[in-house]
Amino acid sequence: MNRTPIIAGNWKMYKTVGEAREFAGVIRNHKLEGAVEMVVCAPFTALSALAEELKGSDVKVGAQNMHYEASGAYTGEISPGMLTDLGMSYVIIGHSERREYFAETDETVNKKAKAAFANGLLPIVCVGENLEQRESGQTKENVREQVIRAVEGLSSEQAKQLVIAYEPIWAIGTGKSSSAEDAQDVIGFIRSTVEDAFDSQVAMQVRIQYGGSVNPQNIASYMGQPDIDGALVGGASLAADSYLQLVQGVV
Ligand code: G2H
Repeated sequence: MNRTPIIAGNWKMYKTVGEAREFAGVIRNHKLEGAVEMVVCAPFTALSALAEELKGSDVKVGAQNMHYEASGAYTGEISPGMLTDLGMSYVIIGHSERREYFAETDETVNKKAKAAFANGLLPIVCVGENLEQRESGQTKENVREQVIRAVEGLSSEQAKQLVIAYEPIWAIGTGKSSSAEDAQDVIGFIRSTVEDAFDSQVAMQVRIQYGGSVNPQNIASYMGQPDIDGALVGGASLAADSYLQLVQGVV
């Protein structure tokens, strides 16, 4: 099974519109002929400008969150249809920072994953254990629960297009990355969990990224693992040259 690796930048709460345009200007002519899918997930305020700057390029744009309802009295929220309207391709769902600081739960992650597909967006669903869970040997149990709850009610066709990002929370923005072998162990387990939830065909097609202090120096070690299909990258995706090095590290 040939899965196209996907490098997705997650800019978090960084970059003004002007900075986003400047970044796009550097990366927009980069061609990889399908060897790797390039995605940039930016703050809401920069999405429109990025979509405009990257139109016709090989780089896809995504959001970092959304509401699951189509519309309503939800002050400050953004609906899936609003993202589609801007030309978004992807949306990150259930990042650990959303789970920790903004009350995201497995239930809302599931609602958002369904709403994303219903609106033509591809969800990048984040799962991962915290340090306490890792140290008490509960990594797999925790990750399995998050995956099963996230995909509940999705069709096999939808699940095949899903991207899952395995991000051990203790490795996020800390400079402490999981070893490639440990990441492979959990990501292989996530693939078997998807098989349990659907079937082997879905499991072979779903793309699973690693995330957590990935940089141009360590990307190749992750990509050398059989079940790792790319990376969700925060800090090292903020500079255009570093982002392009990450992409080149995959091929
Ligand atoms: C994990 C990751 C991006 P960083 O949050 O999703 O960030 O690469 O900075 O650890």
